Amino acid sequence: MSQDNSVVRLEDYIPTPYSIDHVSLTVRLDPLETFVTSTLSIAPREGGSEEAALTLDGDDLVFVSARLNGDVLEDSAYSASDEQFILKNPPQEAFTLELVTKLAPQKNTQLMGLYRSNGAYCTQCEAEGFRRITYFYDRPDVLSVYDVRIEAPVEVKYLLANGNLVDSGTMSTPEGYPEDQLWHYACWQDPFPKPSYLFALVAGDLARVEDRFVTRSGRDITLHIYVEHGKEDRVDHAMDSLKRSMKWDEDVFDREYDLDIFMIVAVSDFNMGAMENKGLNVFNDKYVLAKPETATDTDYALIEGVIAHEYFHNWTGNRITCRDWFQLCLKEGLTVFRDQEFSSDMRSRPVKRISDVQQLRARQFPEDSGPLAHQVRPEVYSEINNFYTSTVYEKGAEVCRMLETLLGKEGFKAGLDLYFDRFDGQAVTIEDFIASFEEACSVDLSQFALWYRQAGTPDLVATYSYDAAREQLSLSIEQSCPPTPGQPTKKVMHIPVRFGLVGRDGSPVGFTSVIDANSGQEIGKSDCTVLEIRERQHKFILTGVSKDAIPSLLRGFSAPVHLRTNLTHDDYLCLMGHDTDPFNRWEAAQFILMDHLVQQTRALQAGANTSSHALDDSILEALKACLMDDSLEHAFRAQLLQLPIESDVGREIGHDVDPDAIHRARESLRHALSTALGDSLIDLYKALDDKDTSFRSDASSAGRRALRNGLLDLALARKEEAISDLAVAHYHNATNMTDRFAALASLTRNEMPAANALLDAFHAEFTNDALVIDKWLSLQASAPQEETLQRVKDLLSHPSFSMNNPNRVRSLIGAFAMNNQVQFNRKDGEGFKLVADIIIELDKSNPQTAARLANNFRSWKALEPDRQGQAKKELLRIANTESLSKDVADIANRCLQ
Ligand code: 0A1
Ligand code: ZN
Repeated sequence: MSQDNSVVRLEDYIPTPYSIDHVSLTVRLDPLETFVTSTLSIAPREGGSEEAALTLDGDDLVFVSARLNGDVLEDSAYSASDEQFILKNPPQEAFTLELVTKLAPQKNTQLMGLYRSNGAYCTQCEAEGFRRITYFYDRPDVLSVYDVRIEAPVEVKYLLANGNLVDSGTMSTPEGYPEDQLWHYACWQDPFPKPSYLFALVAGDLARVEDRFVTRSGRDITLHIYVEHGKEDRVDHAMDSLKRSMKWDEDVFDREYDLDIFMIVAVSDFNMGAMENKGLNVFNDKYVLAKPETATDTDYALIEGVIAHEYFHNWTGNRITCRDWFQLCLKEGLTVFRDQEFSSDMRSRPVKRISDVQQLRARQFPEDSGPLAHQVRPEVYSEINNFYTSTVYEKGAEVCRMLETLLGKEGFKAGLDLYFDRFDGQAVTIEDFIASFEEACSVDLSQFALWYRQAGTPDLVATYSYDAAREQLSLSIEQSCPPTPGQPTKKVMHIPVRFGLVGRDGSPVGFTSVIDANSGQEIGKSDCTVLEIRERQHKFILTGVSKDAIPSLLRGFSAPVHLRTNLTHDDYLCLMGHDTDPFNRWEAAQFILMDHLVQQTRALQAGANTSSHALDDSILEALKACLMDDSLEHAFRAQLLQLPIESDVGREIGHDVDPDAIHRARESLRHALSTALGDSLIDLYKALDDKDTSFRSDASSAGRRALRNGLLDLALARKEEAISDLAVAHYHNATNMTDRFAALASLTRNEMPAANALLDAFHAEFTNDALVIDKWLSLQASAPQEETLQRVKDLLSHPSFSMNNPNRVRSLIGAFAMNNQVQFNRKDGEGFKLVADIIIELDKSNPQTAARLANNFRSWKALEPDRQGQAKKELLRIANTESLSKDVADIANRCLQ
């Protein structure tokens, strides 16, 4: 197994001995010979160790020359390799160091540093990509002011970098280029000191869409979105999302934009979603481009969220940044929280919350319960790129939300205001962040801070009982947290549990006071909505409870925990029908369905046939009542229709998982529901047909489409020809991608014979539209049938697929590994083998994307023994591959530990 002991530890943090206050970069662009001249203004830090060598980071660099204060350096004064530049005896006062490096962006397949995407030059520097451009202290606590001059032939039309444009024009052709080739240049200045990971440069013959935004203090900001030629008609939604984000950040967080211009560039080759470079955000074009004929409602919502996320980073990440990469959640958790709040305000709050919790459960919970579990603020890493995880992002956001729940909206705002005031222009830590809230609200958050330091999803077990004679409801909550790698035992956490009471007849029930039975103190009156669990076994008594009531716990999913209760099936049915908290109505339905699926799966594993557990009539009635309830939002009703996903059922079962049995159980539940709901599904489907063919992308129109498509999908579970015909008609009559793709997906997933011809027709219609083809690839890879494995193998050599483009790889292989539990986890091991083969191949050109694929092995230890054996064999094969990247080795080795 490849061994790599070069780990970085939080406890080893020390500041650099020198500061780099100013960086002046000249970049002469060329596909194979780009020259970067970097002039650094360096000074020893006060209190730094005297005469320490200056050691700058590099990665895959070709060194050209070095000058100190303008003079060429003697060979003995420095050493330069592809990975480091060392100035052996730097002056002990301020000095300038000029370093020249040579790059070949055309050959950069890792998509880190300076690379080319469809002919345009672009950069990606987070986390450690700047060192692939020039030697630098490539770490977030070194903040510098940047001036950038870009030079290129005039065909490279736009020359962009961070900050404000200060000069541009034509220049004489540099030596070595044909004399008749015209060259131009542009100079950019970014007045805000920033870490190197926020540097960006983009240059190319792109199309530009222009708009403007006037800030609340009256400053006029130019907005530019750059896309490939021909895509200009897909930018409106992104531009509109940007303007709404700018306004919302002013209204809700008092944050105003600070430069004169804000630019977004959409590129088709990008390892992640998007990047918040100061004033020059670079996006995976998937999160910019949308028009109704090619993008679904989900795409529209994602674009709005990602545009907002990157824009919000301007304050949470850029103006205040991270001291070191261990603090990544400082910017990411908070910024995800902010983008989730924005989307909640733009759309439906309960619907957004439900979909965020679905995501958290589908991605973060499996991470937290397997070998890759880590803290929200990790303390050791070997490859930082592998820590852009759901735990850092989504659980990090949940921690911010819990803070808001505990401190109240006003307290939370006061803490954040203090944070912005105090740390603007600095690189800080989670401790600084927490201290702002402690100080602003005069509270002690030391126990709460464990959320950053302890990995694993806490288990809560809540037990309630009602004493009619005393009119008291007692509630006992026990917490525990399972062991995670490196953390066998856990301390007791501080957990906010939002709650309320619901009468058995559905009426809300009040109480007079809340007593903490552990201390005997009264802690709240009738308006108390949050219980703060701070002890391993924490008991509360609600007094003045006039009638038998059901506690509705963890409303709005007030903490990222796994909750079990002694609520009965009937209690959950009552909550499902009547809870005033919409999240918990949905959650009650999920609980009942999950319970059924777990039992059914166990029975199947024990040899029963598929129909062993009939679905209780009361569940059907309750579900039907919600579905038909016109007072509920369409989008919410669509969410009620979604059964728990297969990987969630697997996690609930926890060990000896058999994905085939889960799939069969879920399919039989879908069939039973579909049969029992009968014609009512199709009746409602028809009633929801909006004859108005003009497309509106707003949340309510999207909700109507979601419900209608969900009904059609469930109806198809019956596999009847008439319904298949209806779905085919739905496909042909669709005026937008949401409806069209929903029909195609339902026919494919439900294995209807009509699907194949439509898949071909769909491909023929959208051959030249890569983002639509991604949907086509991922749909086929997600289909649970036996033949999918071969189909995925065949698609690898399809002209529409390319191993060089991360979106294509994620759509085909990522979707197979992530969304296809049955085929990825095949008992014969062929699913694991296919994904392992791709990881090994892709690792040679793009280790970061390969490592992301490898993450899909994270739940292998919960599988039944045969499948475990197959998964382990492939993980070992990956780990033993020669010249494996650090990225993939790290994931494979941690999975195997
Ligand atoms: N900071 C970005 C995420 C990001 C991280 C690394 C990247 O390079 C490979 C790119 C983007 C965000 O949170 O949006
Ligand atoms: Zn981010």
